[in-house]
Amino acid sequence: MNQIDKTTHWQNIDQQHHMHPFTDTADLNARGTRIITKAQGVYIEDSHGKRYIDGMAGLWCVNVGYGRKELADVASRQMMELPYYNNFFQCANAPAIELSQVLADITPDGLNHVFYANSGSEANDTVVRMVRQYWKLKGQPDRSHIISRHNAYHGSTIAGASLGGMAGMHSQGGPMLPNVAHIMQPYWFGEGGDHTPDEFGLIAARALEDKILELGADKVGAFIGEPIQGAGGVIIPPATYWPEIQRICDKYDILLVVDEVICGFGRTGNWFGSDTFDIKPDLMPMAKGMSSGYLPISAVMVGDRVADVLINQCGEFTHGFTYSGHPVCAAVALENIRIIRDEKLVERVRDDIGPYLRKKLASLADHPLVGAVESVGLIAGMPLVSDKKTRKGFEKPGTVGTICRDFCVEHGVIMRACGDRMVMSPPLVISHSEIDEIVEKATAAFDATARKIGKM
Ligand code: PXG
Repeated sequence: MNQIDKTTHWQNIDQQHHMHPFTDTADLNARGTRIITKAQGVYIEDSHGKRYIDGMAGLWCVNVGYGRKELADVASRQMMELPYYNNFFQCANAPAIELSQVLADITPDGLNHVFYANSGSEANDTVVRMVRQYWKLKGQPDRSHIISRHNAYHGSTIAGASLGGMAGMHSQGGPMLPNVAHIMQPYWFGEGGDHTPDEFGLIAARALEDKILELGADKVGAFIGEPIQGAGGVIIPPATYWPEIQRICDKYDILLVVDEVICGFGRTGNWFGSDTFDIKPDLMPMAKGMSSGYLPISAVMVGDRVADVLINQCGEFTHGFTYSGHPVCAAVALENIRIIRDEKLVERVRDDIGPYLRKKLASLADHPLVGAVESVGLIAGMPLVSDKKTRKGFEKPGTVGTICRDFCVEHGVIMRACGDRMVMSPPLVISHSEIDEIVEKATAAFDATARKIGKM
């Protein structure tokens, strides 16, 4: 079969049998699936042999880039030695043990225990069960409410979707989990009005205090937030936001859950978003960059305060997954973290390639469609607007973003559109010239979008 026949063959089968995540299947079937067949460095290639520079590191996860032989070798060796054994019933495997120590080392102070799962969603399900069980053991079982934010993303299992603040997800497969409340997000560009960003950061944080008082402080167990909202469109909070959230959680003795699934493992120029924003989490779910997406693995880092209660007062904590601490996934995660350390990727994002991305993206700030260019480390968001001065969006939110996303693909660069915010999160190993290529192609795609909607 030649490449075209092969593609048609795969597309036909895909259409008949494969249900895709977060996909309008009728629309997909009309357009045909793009089949990604290989990847190397920061490039992916489809079944027609077309190459794209991957401005998204897959789905915000391939931190060390594609084609890392070290990771494949480690997986292969571990599969031959011990492909699987569980961590239940008094057993453990060496990679999971060693990974636990490394994670305790690199995560913020006070996070010294690890609970393994396989996805960000499972990590957040684990968080919900831990929060509730913690307060039950503390003699305050009514503290079962968890406060999150609108436009947060915490996964798509029932707990993940409930914690998340995505209206489109709440409207399907409900009812959602009870006792989850959502407050405003710290999105100054879209919702800050005439306030300065710093004023607005305090307003958004104080919505937490209002909600705690509304529900009753003795009913609230935890607050959960991403340091920077990823899937929500790379919403970077004003500098005043996280210190105020921390103050409020401390004041009312509420557990602070920091979802590091996207921000973790170097993305923001520190090991964790919690380091970048100086947050002290009680629980810290993480996934994605933990293995650079080579194999599925996630974890919840458990702070000393919670670990002490769950370990010493709980008896058996009746929670866990067949693949919690899977030896092959853990071995790959260990090797992935070794690469990040040895190649000094975190420092590189902070001191070199993050600032370089910021500098290059600044050229887009003058573009007629771009309302702002916002970035921290190697995560960036650019709202597309109809009026730059008033920060006004478009009549039908999401339409222009989708047009722009499609032009990006056509021009050979992968970017995500979150509504009308174009976002980027490339592999941490990306070079200066590859950043130049992304920005060049993105500019061409933005120009094509502006022309199409009559703005240029
Ligand atoms: N928390 C955060 C902050 C995430 O970004 C999850 C939890 C859930 O992880 P799993 O491994 O269960 O998917 C995520 C996942 C997108 C997109 O379109 C983002 C995610 C997943 C899928 C798509 O931006 N983030």
